[in-house]
Amino acid sequence: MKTFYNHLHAQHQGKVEMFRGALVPCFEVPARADHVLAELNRRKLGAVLQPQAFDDSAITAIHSPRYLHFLATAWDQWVALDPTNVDKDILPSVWPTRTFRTDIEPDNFAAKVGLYSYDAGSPFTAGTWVAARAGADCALSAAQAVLAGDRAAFALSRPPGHHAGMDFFGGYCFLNNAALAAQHLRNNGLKKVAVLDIDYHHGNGTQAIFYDRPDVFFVSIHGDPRTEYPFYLGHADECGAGAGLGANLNLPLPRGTDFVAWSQALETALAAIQTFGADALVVSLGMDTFAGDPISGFTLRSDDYLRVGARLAKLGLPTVLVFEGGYAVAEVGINAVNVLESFSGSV
Ligand code: Q9C
Ligand code: ZN
Repeated sequence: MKTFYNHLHAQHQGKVEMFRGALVPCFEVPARADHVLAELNRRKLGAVLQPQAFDDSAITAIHSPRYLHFLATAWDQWVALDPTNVDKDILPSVWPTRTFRTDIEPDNFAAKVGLYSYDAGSPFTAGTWVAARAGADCALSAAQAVLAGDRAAFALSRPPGHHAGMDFFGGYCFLNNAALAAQHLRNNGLKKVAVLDIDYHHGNGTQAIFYDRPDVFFVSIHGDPRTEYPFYLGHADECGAGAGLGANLNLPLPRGTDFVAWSQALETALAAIQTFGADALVVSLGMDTFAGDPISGFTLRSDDYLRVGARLAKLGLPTVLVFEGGYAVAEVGINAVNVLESFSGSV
């Protein structure tokens, strides 16, 4: 399996995120991707390639022009406010909640940051746009490899993507890599695409992007949003809307869920993807279901990921795997490559 590696990922390196009233060191660190790359190389799992450069039309298919303009100019706006801002990350402090208007982009920079975000845990840094944009190229390149006939391809990038919506960032995510890959498959002849999100956290951004569409089926297995981030989306009764009714499936599980129960949800998810009749699969591959994850609550072990990869391969679909979360840094490489190696060994 080819890997499209974001060689610019470390340009996104947040310092701190808001947690329980304090600014704490970021969980989403460059070492995460470094460990996955090292393990891929150690096991010689196929070529590690630089992505192709895709033009902005592939991005505007998913994200709004004003949001993309904000992302591309945010750092310069921030430094223009005060030259000493170069030493600080951008974090939002004000948001338009219910009853506020979101159709008018404010001139005030802090107000803009709040308009385009939904948490105070996703710092925007000097290199965030460059890293996220190169990450989008990785996801699109992986989709392109599958279109060209590869059975599967892996996009190894950070920042992750599945919490990013059409016009907002949050949950460490800025551009929705999985959505970009799915749309690229749709734009190039595949009629029906399934996105299977197995990150611990519900992929609220991906769900929202495709919620009213019948051509992209979003299925997610995640911590119950009543107790787990992102809290305000991911319940079992969210089934899609309008023409997309029936093309969204959420399988929330309680904190503490083990591999036995998680695997049963995976069987439900895969059966639904088969019933949908997908022509291709995009996997939001979060590794934060691992027992040792510092911010998550499932109890999967490293060996379990060998079963996950083999089971995904058995579905028999052209598959784009996109790296998402996973914060047990020392183990994230072993766990991710366990999925990829067992997938490759099973096709
Ligand atoms: N102090 C992904 O896995 N904050 N995003 C949790 C921890 C948000 C996770 C609180 C977690 C977002 C891609
Ligand atoms: Zn996650």
